[in-house]
Amino acid sequence: MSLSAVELVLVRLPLLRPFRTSFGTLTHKEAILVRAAGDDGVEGWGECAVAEDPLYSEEWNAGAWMILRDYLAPAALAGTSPSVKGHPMAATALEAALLDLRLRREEVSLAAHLGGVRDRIVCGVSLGIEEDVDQLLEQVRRFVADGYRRIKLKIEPGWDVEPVRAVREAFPDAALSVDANAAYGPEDAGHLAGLDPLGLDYLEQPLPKDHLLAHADLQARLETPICLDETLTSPHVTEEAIRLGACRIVNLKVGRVGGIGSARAIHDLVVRRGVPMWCGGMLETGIGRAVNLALAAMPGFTLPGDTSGSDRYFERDLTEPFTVDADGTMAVLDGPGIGVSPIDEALREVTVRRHLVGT
Ligand code: NPQ
Ligand code: MG
Repeated sequence: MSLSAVELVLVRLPLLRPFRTSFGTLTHKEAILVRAAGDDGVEGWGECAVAEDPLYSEEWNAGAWMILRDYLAPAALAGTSPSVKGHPMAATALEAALLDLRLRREEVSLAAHLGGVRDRIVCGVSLGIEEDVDQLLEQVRRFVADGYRRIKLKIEPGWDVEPVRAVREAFPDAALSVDANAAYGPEDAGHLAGLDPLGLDYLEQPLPKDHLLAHADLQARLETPICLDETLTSPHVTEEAIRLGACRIVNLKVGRVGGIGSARAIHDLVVRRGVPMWCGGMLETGIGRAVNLALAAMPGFTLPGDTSGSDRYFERDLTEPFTVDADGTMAVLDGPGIGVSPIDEALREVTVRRHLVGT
């Protein structure tokens, strides 16, 4: 059995509510889906977790499309290794599609393949920057009422201690965290210490991604644990960050680290070092969300992550919707591969373009 074609599908789904962060405002989720078609009629699916514009990381959809079309997919069809530098999120999408194809043929779920140990994961939600504190409180109220077990608030200079304090006062017992997406500098340490009295689970990626030592210095000044996201691009840098004391918590995103092999290596070293970890997300459609859900079933994911229900983002997901129960948990899927497929009609409705590589 082999691979007969790879198809790229660009999709664009409207978000129910604009998602504002320090790196821009998203009104739509644009993603590349990779369909790996086997010569036996079985197909695997993967999702590339990058955006329309290179504002969060260097990758963006037009670039990822070309890398997949001209390098990664042709190499996979030829059975060779592409030796492309960088482009981890594009590479992860194809890897995920090929793994999904293989696991569907073997009738093994991705969660089982990864050594998952739980059949439900604990869900958190990531909330964007709002126009004012009242609107933020309304959002927090909704997701607390829906059962979400950790609420993460995006912050940036000018929208940090004050709104977070208002949320803390209104929800004294909620598990709260904040994510700066690298919007601060080392000179902001004194200001960020103003978050310490608010009892946050962590402060995520306050400084630019290459600031390992500055994160270690900042952590030494803060009581709030630092969690790194953008910085952690490989097992190597993750080990360095932990040994330097640049973080006390790890956010793992499979696309950011270049694939499932790298994610497993990071998972295992983080577990060895006894560091709490959670599975990040990038507003994926059901295809990418299924991968996050399977990953989060692994033993090292001890904190609630950013995997939320489909209705957090979309009127209609591409797959059967992912749902969060009243206790804030989501069932791990046990079907073959990632356990879901795009619904033809839902996919057609949001498809911008398709390109078939191979015969
Ligand atoms: C984070 N995720 O933890 C990211 C940021 C993010 C859920 O807050 C397209 C491209 C969409 C990049 C959505 C959450 C994205 C994106 C969110 C990055 O930092
Ligand atoms: Mg983050």
